[in-house]
Amino acid sequence: MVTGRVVRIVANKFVVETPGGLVELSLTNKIRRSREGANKPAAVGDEVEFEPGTIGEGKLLRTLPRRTKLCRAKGATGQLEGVLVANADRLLAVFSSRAPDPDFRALDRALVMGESGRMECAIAINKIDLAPPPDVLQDYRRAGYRVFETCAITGKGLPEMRDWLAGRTTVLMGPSGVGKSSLLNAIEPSWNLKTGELSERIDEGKHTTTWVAMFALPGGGHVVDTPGIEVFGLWGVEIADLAAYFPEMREIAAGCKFGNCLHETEPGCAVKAEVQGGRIAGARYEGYLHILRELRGKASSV
Ligand SMILES: Nc1nc2c(ncn2[C@@H]2O[C@H](COP(=O)(O)OP(=O)(O)OP(=O)(O)O)[C@@H](O)[C@H]2O)c(=O)[nH]1
Ligand SMILES: [Mg+2]
Ligand SMILES: [Zn+2]
Repeated sequence: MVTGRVVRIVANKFVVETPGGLVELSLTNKIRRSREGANKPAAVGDEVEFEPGTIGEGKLLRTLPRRTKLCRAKGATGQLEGVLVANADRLLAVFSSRAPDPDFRALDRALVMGESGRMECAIAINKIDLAPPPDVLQDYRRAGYRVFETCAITGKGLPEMRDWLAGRTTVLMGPSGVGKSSLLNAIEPSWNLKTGELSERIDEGKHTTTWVAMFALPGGGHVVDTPGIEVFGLWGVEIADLAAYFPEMREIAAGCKFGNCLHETEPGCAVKAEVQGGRIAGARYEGYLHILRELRGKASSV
């Protein structure tokens, strides 16, 4: 039995990276039958055990426990866990300063997704050749997030980003068209990832990247390219834990004198006092409330 790491999933084939090269795994009949209609038995990033077959092929036997996972809710009513990537150390939330304009509510959700999946998060604001980075990013810096200001065309900001990526596994996530694949190509041209030319993007909502795929950085470490996911439901985020996924609120929220305070309308809330005092940014607190209300709406509709 041998182990490898899933780098790509195409239909029911799992491509795994091993010290001896890439191997394509299929499912055993037993696993296939037991998983009918359920989630795939492994996600990109998973460490798996497999039974080698003819050269370059094998059968997937077992998925090892995950250290981290980046998840979203899927299925018609969001009742299923969709694991986008397993075992990544870091999430890079990618946005553009123009075309498309940045959506900070989507940024907040992406960060909550990463924080709740136990990943270290940072932000890249791309296309700074088209418009300056928005001022509100200062609030994210104050919260402790690293913010890379990049241009995939001129290469601005890429050396810093490349240094930060080295030696870790990082998922790039963000809306379609912000330049995730372009940034990866600028870092490593040999990957030659497909990027969306404007002429090809006539069909609104069309994603250029359609698979989640992991690539090895030449100096060590991995990056994962994902398709832009416009609307996604959060998975596994409990209302009571939400404030802990906003790093600048975490400690204050834990010390709030009402144990079950949601930091919304409760009198004497320590988080709200910090917002009024300017130590927690109003925009970030609004982002918190937005997700809180969304989670509450979901909880009451079940
Ligand atoms: N002006 C400018 N255009 C950029 C920059 N980065 C990417 N683009 C352009 O933006 C478009 C979309 O880039 P992609 O890399 O395909 O975007 P993506 O985030 O991978 O999109 P999906 O795969 O659909 O999620 C392409 O036409 C790129 O050439 C940049 O820094 N500046
Ligand atoms: Mg792409
Ligand atoms: Zn409170």
